[in-house]
Amino acid sequence: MSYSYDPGNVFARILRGEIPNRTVLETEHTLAFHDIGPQAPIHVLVIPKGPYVNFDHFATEASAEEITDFTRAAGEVCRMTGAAPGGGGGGYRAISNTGEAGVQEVPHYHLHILGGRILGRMLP
Ligand code: DGP
Repeated sequence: MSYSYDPGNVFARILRGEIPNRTVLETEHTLAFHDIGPQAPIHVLVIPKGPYVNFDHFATEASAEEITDFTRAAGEVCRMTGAAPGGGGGGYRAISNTGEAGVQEVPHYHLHILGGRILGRMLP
């Protein structure tokens, strides 16, 4: 599968500093920031800085360094926000809406970290 990345998408604009964000964590290859319409007391989006459309694109074309950086940053966000088990938040849900069936709205790969309440069985 080859993907075409739209550099005009809202997360690309956030990465370029054209749109403000409430940053939680920034690393060499990753940015994490609060979702603009939180679905839970903790709702953070973790995105790679590289131009990846979705999880499949990231998983197949990102470097091992980028994937490691992203994964470690996401874990750190869960601990920093208190969402991680043992942090008081009682756990979290990490999801990535992908493609049309996944109802992905922003075509730049992102991981939602949701926590701070009992989330129930439904995904946002
Ligand atoms: P989805 O692509 O459906 O997985 O969700 C995209 C998420 O991005 C949605 O929860 C709302 C969030 N979002 C959209 N635009 C902005 C924005 O300008 N700033 C922030 N912080 N979040 C945004």
